[in-house]
Amino acid sequence: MTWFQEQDKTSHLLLPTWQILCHCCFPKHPFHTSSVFVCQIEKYVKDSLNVEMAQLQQSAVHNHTAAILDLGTNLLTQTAQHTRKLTDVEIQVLNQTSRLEIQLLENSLSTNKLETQLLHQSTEISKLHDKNRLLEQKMQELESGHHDLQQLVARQSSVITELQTHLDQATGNNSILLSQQQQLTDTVNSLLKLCSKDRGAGVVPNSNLAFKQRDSSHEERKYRDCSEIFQAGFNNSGVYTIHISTQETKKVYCNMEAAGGGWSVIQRRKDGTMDFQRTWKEYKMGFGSLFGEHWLGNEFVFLLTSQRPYNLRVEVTDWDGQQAFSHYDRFYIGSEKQNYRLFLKSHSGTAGRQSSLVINGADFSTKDMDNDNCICKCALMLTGGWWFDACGPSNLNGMYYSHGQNMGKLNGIRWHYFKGSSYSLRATAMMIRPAVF
Ligand SMILES: [Ca+2]
Repeated sequence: MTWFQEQDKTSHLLLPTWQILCHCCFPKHPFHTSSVFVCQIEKYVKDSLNVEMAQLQQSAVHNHTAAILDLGTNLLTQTAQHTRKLTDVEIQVLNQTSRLEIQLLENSLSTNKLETQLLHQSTEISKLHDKNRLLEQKMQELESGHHDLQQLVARQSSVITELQTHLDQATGNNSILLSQQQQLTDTVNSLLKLCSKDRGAGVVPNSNLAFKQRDSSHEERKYRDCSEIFQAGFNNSGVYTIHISTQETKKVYCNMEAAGGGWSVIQRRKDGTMDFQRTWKEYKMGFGSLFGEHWLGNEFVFLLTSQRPYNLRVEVTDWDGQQAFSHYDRFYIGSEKQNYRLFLKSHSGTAGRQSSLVINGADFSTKDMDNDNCICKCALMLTGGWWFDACGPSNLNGMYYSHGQNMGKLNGIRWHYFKGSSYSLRATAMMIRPAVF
């Protein structure tokens, strides 16, 4: 029962004091004695009621206080629970916050590192840019230089071509003059013979007929090489025309002085005016000036040496003026299909005890055709086209080095068993002549 319900139950007892007191207000009433008694009872009741009322009121206040205390306790308990929960949540939030802070710190450290790296890389990139710019400038300078050189080379090439044409004309004239001289000599000789005969027989010579006969016989004569020209009585060294086949002719320099003469020259170096770092095709067809440095051409040498047995003579000159030679009793080269392979027999001479050409033979190699026995490319390394082995003891088509520059050069003009492998020679000549001469 709540305090308020108790209040309701006792409310009929809480009468106003003036109503209780009214019965004792008339002392001279006929029923005075009984009235006094009643009045005393009434007073007693009234006091008792007052006491009871006070007790009831006190008890109600107590109950009320207890209820309020219960309520307060409940509230406190709930508050404590909420506080605990709040504390837990706060701890969790704090933990989370510290974790986030740590992560943030780590991230900022990583960012710093990355920034440093980025800065470093930027510096490197700018350095590279600078280098690149320098290289580009150099490249441009080189390109302009190259352009100038190209123009110069073009001009020089045209001059060389012009000179070559003049030279060819002069050579042709020289050959014609020589043959005319020979014809005249022959004609004079035959005229003299006829005169002596006619003197004996008393007949006048038909000189015109004799001239015609001599002329036609000479025109019909086709020389296969310099040995035949020599044997025909032409003893001066120079450029002559030979008949490789019935149709094909070729101009050749004939050496009519060395070791009895009649040599067809197939290679010559003497002053470094010709570039010998050439392609397979150029070595095939020949290049250079016949009066100066040249390579006759592998195809012609193959055609010549496949007709009959030939000797080879290699003449070498060093920078002290010393001359020497190597002689081979048999020399021929294979066809283009056989890579113009070299075949040799019997070496002798003054340019070394052993042969500086690969005596067992070797295929021909150029800068654009690697047929050597090296895993490298000898023609590129040592320059020139040659019968390289791996790479072998000779290369007469190497770089030309002038006097003072010719020592310690592996890519020079080498003839190992004459002057060693790093000595570049001053002059060379390779020439062939039939074995039967
Ligand atoms: Ca090779």
